[in-house]
Amino acid sequence: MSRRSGTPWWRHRSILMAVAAIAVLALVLQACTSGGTSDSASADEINTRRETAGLQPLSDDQLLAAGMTYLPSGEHDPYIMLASGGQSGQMFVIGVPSMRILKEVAVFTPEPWQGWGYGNKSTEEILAAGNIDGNEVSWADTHHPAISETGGEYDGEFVFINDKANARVAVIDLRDFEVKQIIKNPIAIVDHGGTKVTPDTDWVIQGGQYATPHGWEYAPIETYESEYKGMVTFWKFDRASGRVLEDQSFAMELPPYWQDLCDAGKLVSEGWVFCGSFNTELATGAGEDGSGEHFEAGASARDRDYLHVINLDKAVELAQAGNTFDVNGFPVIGLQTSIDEGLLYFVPEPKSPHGSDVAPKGDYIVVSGKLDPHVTIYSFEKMMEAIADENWELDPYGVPVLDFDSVMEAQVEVGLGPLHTEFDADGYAYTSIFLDSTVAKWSLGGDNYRGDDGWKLEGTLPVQYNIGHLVTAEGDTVSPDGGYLVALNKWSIDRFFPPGPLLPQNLQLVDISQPNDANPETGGMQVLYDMPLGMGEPHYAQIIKADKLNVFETYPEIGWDPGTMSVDPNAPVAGNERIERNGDTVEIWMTAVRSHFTPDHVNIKQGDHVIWHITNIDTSFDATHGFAVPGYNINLSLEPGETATVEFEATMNGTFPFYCTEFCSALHLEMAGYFLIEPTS
Ligand code: RUQ
Ligand code: CUA
Repeated sequence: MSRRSGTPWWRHRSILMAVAAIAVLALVLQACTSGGTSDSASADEINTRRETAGLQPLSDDQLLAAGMTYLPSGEHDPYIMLASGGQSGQMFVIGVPSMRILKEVAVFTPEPWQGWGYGNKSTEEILAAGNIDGNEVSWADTHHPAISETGGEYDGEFVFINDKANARVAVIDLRDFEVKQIIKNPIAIVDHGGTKVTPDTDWVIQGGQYATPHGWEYAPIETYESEYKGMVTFWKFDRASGRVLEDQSFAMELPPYWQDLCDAGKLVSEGWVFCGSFNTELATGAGEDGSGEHFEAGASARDRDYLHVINLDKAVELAQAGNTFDVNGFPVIGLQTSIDEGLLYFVPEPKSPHGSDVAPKGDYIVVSGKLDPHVTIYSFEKMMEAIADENWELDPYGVPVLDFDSVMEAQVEVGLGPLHTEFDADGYAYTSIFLDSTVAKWSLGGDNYRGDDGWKLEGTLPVQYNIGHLVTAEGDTVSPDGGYLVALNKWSIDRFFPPGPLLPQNLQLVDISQPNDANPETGGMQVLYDMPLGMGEPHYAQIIKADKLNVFETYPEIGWDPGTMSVDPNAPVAGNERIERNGDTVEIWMTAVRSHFTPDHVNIKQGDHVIWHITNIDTSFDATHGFAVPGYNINLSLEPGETATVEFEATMNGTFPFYCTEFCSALHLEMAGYFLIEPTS
């Protein structure tokens, strides 16, 4: 496949950019060559060497792009992107602008390198909390990571992520990037519109998607209108314990429209939540006999669906007052209560809406209709006026539908298939355009942004291809950074070597630091880097300043249990290693240090119940030890200071060499021992 050079925007670059390119290139080359003190290299020299290596020559713009993303060994990225791992059930940690993958954090899916779900009792308990009616579900479809916020700014303490496939939410502590909690939504079996957090992370929002009866009880599809329900769930988060408090959380019953992405209000709109929806047609799909229409047509028949405008503060009051009913022991505010108490309003939103994004000052809500070429911007103030004036009609379920014209602030034509919007520091917004495969840059109007200069398209940038979400640096906070944007493209088609017919997604890093006139066509945007990702389909991502993250280099004390984020008083420490038998139970206290386990042998009898504690007593940065027991599906990853417990029945007899699975020292291969299980008969 040939490299596509000479795409239109490159032809319009100014001489200034070329000069800048050479300057950057000089830096690149300096960093590349050992010693690195020679005179700057020219573009010609680089291109000569590329030719020798069988690579295409680079244009000045491409050289500039290379210089903007290359990080010499040891230089850290200023931004960290946390991206959903889609069907992998995990979360990716990616450096920006280098686009280097730093880790795939194990979330809902067992992962052996991190020892996630391979014998480590605490990880298995966290995973088991996501079981559904006792069924193990060992994968997830992670969609939307939400970094915890303080005052509407990312604070870098936690990140939440939802599993669309099974309506679960995970809580990840960003001190060690490990999952601490998985919660199964008790009333819904699938979700989508989450997670998002309120500006101080008091609430984690989990919005619904495909309606079912609450508790996903059986009900014939013919009873859709009366028996199927929509929902949004609000999980109470307790920062001190780092856990969602399930007994202080609640849900709201909604009509069986397919609720979609939600966003939390901020600043002026703090205390409110905005969720899109589709299938307000109440389509139920084509029948087995061929009657009726597919959802594709039935659920997109109307020109308008409903943005759900929810008064969260008031909902919390009602839930706390017990004005709820129970589904599977979980409190749910009934739809009629929401209507009577003024918790829920609808705003018509254009055709098959998807994104729902609150502007940085909380004053506008931006919505895209997948089948409408505009973004539609609503004014929160106007919504409040319409509510006060009761300027509404009722939908078939009795929910007030605010008058579209009186709450709409502006519409900007951006292209075919607009989806999601994020923001920068200069009053610009960026919307992903799925069908056109572009990013549209447009300006927000109003006093808080670009005033009379706003509400217009500033340029569009082609991306490769079919962009879903996009993310800008800190782009959904009260003070977006701008600078970088990442386009999370669904299709990569011809961009990379095809490793079979299942192709990677293409994450494209885009420079949004330049003024519009740097390139009038794209509004100054330039693609810097293409990053294939072949480990599941990332949906949404968030980008946080790296220096906001306070990550443990090693666990703070020896014997640290990451499950509780505290020292386990029962953890083995140097000097108290031992094996104790109590009836058929054998308990082992073992330590690991470069390059041995203590003790080296463990002798038990077949049928014994084994409780095996291990602490990594190494205290140096990066001195991780693994612990594998062949045949028993056990592998731990013990970071410096960490303790873990494995508990199992010794059903097989035999001679099992256990060993360390991390190449931790020159004598790593010697870091092994024997687990001897004597036959009983
Ligand atoms: S959405 S399909 Cu975030 Cu655009 Cu899940
Ligand atoms: Cu410890 Cu290898």
